Amino acid sequence: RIPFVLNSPVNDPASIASSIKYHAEFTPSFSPECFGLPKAYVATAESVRDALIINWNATNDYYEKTNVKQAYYLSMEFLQGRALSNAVGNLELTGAYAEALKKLGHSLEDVVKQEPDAALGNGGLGRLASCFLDSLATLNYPAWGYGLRYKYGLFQQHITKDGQEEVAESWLEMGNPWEIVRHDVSYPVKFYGKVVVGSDGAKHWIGGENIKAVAYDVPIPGYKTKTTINLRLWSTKVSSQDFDLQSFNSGHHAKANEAHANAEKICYILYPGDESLEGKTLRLKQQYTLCSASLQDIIARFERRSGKSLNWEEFPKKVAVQMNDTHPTLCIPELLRILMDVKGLSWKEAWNITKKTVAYTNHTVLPEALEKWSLDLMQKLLPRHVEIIESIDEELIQTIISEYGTADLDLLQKKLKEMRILENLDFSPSVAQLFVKPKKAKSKKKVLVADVPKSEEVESEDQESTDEESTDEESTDEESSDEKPEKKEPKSTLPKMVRMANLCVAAGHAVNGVAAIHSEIVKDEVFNDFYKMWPEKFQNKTNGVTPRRWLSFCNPDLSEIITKWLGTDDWILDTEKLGELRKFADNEDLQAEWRAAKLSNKLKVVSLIKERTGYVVSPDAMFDVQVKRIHEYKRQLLNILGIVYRYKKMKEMSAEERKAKFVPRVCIFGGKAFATYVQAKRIVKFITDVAATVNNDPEIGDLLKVIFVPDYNVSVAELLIPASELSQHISTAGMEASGTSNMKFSMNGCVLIGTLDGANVEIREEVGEDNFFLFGARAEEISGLRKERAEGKFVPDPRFEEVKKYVRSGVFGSYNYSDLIGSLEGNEGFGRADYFLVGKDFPSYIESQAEVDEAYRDQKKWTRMSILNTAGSYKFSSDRTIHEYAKEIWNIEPAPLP
Ligand code: DL6
Repeated sequence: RIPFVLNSPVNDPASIASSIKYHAEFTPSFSPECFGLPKAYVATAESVRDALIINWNATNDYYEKTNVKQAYYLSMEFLQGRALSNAVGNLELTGAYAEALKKLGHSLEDVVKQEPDAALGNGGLGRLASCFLDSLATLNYPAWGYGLRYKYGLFQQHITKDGQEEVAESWLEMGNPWEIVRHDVSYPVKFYGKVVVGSDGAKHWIGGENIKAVAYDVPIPGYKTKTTINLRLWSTKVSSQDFDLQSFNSGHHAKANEAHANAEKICYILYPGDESLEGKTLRLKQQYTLCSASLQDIIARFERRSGKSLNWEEFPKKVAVQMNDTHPTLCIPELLRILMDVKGLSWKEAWNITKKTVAYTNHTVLPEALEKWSLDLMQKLLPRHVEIIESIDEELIQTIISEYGTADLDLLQKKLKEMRILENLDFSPSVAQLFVKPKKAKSKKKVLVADVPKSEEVESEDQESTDEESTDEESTDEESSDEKPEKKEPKSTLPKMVRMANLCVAAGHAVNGVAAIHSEIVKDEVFNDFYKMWPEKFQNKTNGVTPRRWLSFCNPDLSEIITKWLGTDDWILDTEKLGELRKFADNEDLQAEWRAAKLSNKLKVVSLIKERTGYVVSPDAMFDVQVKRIHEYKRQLLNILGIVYRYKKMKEMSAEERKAKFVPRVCIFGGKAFATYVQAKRIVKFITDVAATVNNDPEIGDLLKVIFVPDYNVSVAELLIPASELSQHISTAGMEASGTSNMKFSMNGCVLIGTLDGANVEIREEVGEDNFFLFGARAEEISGLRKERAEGKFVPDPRFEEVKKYVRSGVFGSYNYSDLIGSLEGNEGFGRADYFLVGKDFPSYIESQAEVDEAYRDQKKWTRMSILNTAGSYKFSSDRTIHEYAKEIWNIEPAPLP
């Protein structure tokens, strides 16, 4: 490299203004006539990017030179949000940039708002990945993120009279000053084709469809450090030669572009609909592209840095790969494939290296979210990987056999059936052999075949002696008397699937959950069999959020107060210091300042609500917020039914009674429903219908307002969270892996109402029981309650019956919501009767909400609770989480630039 040395640093307002002017002049994306806000944003971003590139290069040079061990975080999602305010904040240049822009006729605040959110994520999983990048850079850990550069992100949410409508997100339309395309960093990615054995005996995957993954680098600056790490996003294309000129010239224009279109669509959107085969294929292509390009890149770097002393055994000493949930699972067979087929290692060598390199984080206990892929589809798309997965499955089978032994064949068969990577597949002959009964005179042998449905299972050994009836599958005495497996095995008719989570657990050297309670569920339920076999693999890593973006930058008023009272801003790097706020929790001066900061944040949200929904809300009302993906288990339905109940009670009272009983509230919702998740979309529609009725009811006025903020994203969260006073984390206990917005709210002095679920449990421990509104059934009660429900033993509370009847009466429009309310009752056709136990928790929820009203009336008490939430949030910094991953999973050390 030819290093560039900057003559003088650009860090004072005058030199910053000159750098912005330079970029405004030479930025080709805008016409020269005026220096409007869009152009000011791009020029400012490019000026900041210069600083980032200098630090990025220095960081990378240092890692090249020292050849440190690096961690790689592979994730289908990175929910980055806006970069400008974060970058100037981390570089400690916010003031200088504000002043420079003022000189040029703009405010930094207005310029920042020009930036569209980089919304390459769906929810908590993606935002966690972005928080981790911030902490990694801040703590000087050598690490990179790898993801995909989706042209249209997830989607933009519009709210219409019919509920949610999805529109393509056009975040790249005006260009993206934060990315640097690396035309020289691209890798071939193959799909389909076939596997052949070469003359050397090596496997070769040939033919098929070939595309190119091109690297786009996004520099990630740390706070108060020069370390600037990389988020490498892949974009897909084919080379120009693949444009079919003949077809084009003969008028078949679409055909001419087919190869291009096929390649490009891989990176169009995050989570394309996967109901159709085309949709499934596209998703699998996305996952493989991420894994293949990233692994090729990681391996190339390892080889380059190793130079002449290349030794593949060193690979796990230089590389740690973290799979963010199961989406990047294919990096396991891909690493094996490259090591064996390209680098010539043996299976044993490659398998040992892979096991020491990869680790897996589980983010969900929902069985429907544990990914499985059709073996057929995978076989077509990735034939070599299926062979490799079969070998890993065989390794796993052998481990299970040695763990359980062959004394109890029923037990062994059950375990194999549950734990195998390949679901509904017959055993290889050598394993099937195990289940062949020794030949006994006049007895009938049965072959036990794993993964056949119960009704098809053949009898176990202890039933054998009593069974005299012959079936097609059974052997007869006339057949050979040796102990070979039967010829006529019953074949499973169930679809053959690849269980990605089982593959991750089998190959990963570490498996972690994301909150203490979740990690226990992972060990005791989700992967209990694996836990018993490999207890040493299982860990907990409670999530965290970056206190830079989620307190210091998004809530400058409160941050200033914290810094003033603590006498230092060290808390931004060391959140433990926030604990010292406890001693001032009752101080009236601090309380007054604390409330003033909250009010100023609420005023910003009043404007946001007016701008986005047209509704006018009072800043004096309590801001009660539930923002997260819309999902039945997160129970937005419980919240809105609570609001409906409150509204009904208000309507039954006189104006005076209402005022005496209820604290004025603005109930704010936000979040996207997955495009094909019908029930979640009904919930959105229901909330907006309730809002339309309540908000236009003159009798109610400011006593109750219901708001659905459309297109909830990181930037909206940065406004809402600092303004919130109560926030709702009310999932059915045991179903929310962790939650991370609960941490952000608590950090910003918002009091939580919630169940004992996910990280709520730890938050409540840290902030104190008195500063958390707890309600609802506990995780260990849930299965019993569901059973009770299924047996028709559940007796609903009359208040729950009352609220459902009220909804059905048509107060919120002519539509009676039978599909929503019905799901809470287990009517015919609605499947699982109130699976998420809304009815069960409803009474304790509304009672807890009444306690909230009472507590809020006493503003001194409430402010104390608020301060104690911030004070108790030290544990929930992602810096703490990242230190734990670095030490206990990745085995990497900080490498600050000298
Ligand atoms: O760990 C990050 C985040 C948790 O905080 C949420 O509780 C959990 O729901 C979310 N999980 C997913 C699962 N996606 N998949 N697969 O988004 O992870």
